[in-house]
Amino acid sequence: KLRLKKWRQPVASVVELGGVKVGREDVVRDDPTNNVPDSIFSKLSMQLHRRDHHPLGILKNAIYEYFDSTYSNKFEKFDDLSPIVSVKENFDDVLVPSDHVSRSYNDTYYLDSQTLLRCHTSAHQAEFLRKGHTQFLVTGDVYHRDSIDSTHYPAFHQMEGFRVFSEDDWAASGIDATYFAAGDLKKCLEGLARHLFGAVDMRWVDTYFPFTNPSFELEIYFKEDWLEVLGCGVTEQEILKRNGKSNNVAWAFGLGLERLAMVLFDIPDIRLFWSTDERFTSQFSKGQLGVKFKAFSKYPPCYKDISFWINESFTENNFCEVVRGVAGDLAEEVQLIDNFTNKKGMTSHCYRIAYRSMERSLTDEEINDLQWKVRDQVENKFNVVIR
Ligand code: FA5
Ligand code: MG
Repeated sequence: KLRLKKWRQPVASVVELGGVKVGREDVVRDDPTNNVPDSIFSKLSMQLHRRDHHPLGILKNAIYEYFDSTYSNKFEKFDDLSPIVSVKENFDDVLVPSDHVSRSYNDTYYLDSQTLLRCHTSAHQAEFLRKGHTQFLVTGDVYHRDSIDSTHYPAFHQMEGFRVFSEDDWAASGIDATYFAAGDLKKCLEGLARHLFGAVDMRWVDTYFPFTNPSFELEIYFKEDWLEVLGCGVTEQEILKRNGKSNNVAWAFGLGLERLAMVLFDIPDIRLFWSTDERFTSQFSKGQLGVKFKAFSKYPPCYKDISFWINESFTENNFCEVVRGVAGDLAEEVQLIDNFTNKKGMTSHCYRIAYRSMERSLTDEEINDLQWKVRDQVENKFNVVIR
């Protein structure tokens, strides 16, 4: 038990976000309108994207470099906005329908019924437009309640790009304003992909976002598979109209920094970005894009199963959060391995938890201790019967 404590990072009780001091008690509260755990509060002060020697900071700077060298009319850059935003900013302002799943307590971290941890950097679009910005990049940490595996983590980073055009821009081209913006957007992002990766196979996939139309995703061919790296599109006219830009068109994109960095640096597990182990951090330095990460010796995983009868209120995200709350980054993966309903209509789930440290080998004692804590919390929090 002592050993476990030693590896836990201390949690500061006050963090500074966008120049404002925020106390733990403002973010984590025992209250039905709040679902932020301590493990998430501890991420708020990390600011990985603002570290020049961290893969995410190196990537951010390389993207800045592309925009600076490509556009004579400079994009303004922001990377220090507080991730604490209102429901209005995160959802209403970008036209997310009132019944959209992303608004649920199961998908998003709420501080209270009107305040949340942004789930995308698009939360800042409307305010920036209102303030008169027309070309900008906003980088920041974003938060999703989610499953546990090598490419999903409840905290990650996005960069938003936004460009407003006026009639002079598209009139000269002789093409329809929306087509003009969509063409400029694709050219910009294809150029960015080449700047970062050199020659790569990429493809555009049509998709849907409430705030853009048409909407696209860019996929990059990596390790024999297509990887989605960003979403983008031509901004819905309603957003421009509401924010004083009725006579303009615009495009926007939101890219996932971890996804791109995993490809660029060959980083196999998304948890590594949060590692303070010197064997990780010492491999990256300012301005050095595309240095391939050399894995330090991989320690063996340890698998533990847990089965219980679920009830109506049980969700997998809630279960994953219990696991993360107990094991932190020692939880590598949670998989549903068995799911059946008996004659009485009761449903049983069996989850297999993979525990592994990227930094050291775990003792049996330590893992058993974690598993018992998970069992205990599952029973108490979800009121379910362990089998
Ligand atoms: C969005 O968040 C939109 N706001 C993007 C956007 C902006 C579209 C502006 C149009 C205009 P999405 O949820 O798909 O979309 O996330 C965007 C990118 O973030 C993804 O392509 C992916 O690269 C990354 N991403 C999303 N979820 C995760 C996750 N759980 N872990 C790591 N990266 C993620
Ligand atoms: Mg997507």
